[in-house]
Amino acid sequence: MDQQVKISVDEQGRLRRRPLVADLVSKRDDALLVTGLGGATYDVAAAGDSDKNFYFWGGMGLTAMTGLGVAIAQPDRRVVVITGDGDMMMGIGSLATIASAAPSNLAILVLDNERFGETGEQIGLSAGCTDMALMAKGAGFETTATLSTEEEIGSLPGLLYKTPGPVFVVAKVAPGNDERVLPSTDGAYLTRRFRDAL
Ligand SMILES: Cc1ncc(C[n+]2csc(CCOP(=O)(O)OP(=O)(O)O)c2C)c(N)n1
Ligand SMILES: [Mg+2]
Repeated sequence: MDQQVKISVDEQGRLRRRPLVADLVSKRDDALLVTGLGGATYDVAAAGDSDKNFYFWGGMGLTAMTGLGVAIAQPDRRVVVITGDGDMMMGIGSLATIASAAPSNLAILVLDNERFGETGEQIGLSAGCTDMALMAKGAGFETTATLSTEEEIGSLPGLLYKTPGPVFVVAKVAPGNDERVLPSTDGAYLTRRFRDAL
């Protein structure tokens, strides 16, 4: 069932990522969040730090694969990867491994601004002919979606938190320069903290 999602759009009707992520984080219950470097980490940190968040600062391309590892290690908890299009495209081969492992507790959300926001808004491949949801489908994901409108986004909480995984969702979001909200950048600390929280 669709849930109410508090959203905001820019002047062209494109979803703003920061309030969208804040709304999703508020609905997490005890889900574990694994966030990709760049905008996704800032968005989730801006919604409030938690020891159940594992943030990437580097390791571009590794977020989904790390989410798979967490999902296998914690089969009784929901694991949600929130990452960017650049990170996901760099690790796109991991989708085949994830579909093959088929963790029912894992969902992946790509915040697709069609850019490398972190490094200066260089245009990414998803701005052109590349359809990541279709690539996930080809990798073997049964549940995939691309959401870009206010109407479509209502299904997002259910997809991320309730639908049997693995789930792959692309949310088309507006480009822009939200404030960079930095949680700790100490990888050893973040890893230990996350482990302790589990
Ligand atoms: C292997 C590697 N190549 C390049 C970079 C530089 N880099 C850091 S973030 C980033 C772009 C991230 O883009 P995306 O995942 O779409 O995030 P967003 O647009 O939300 O910031 C790049 C190219 C890196 N950290 N590692
Ligand atoms: Mg991006």
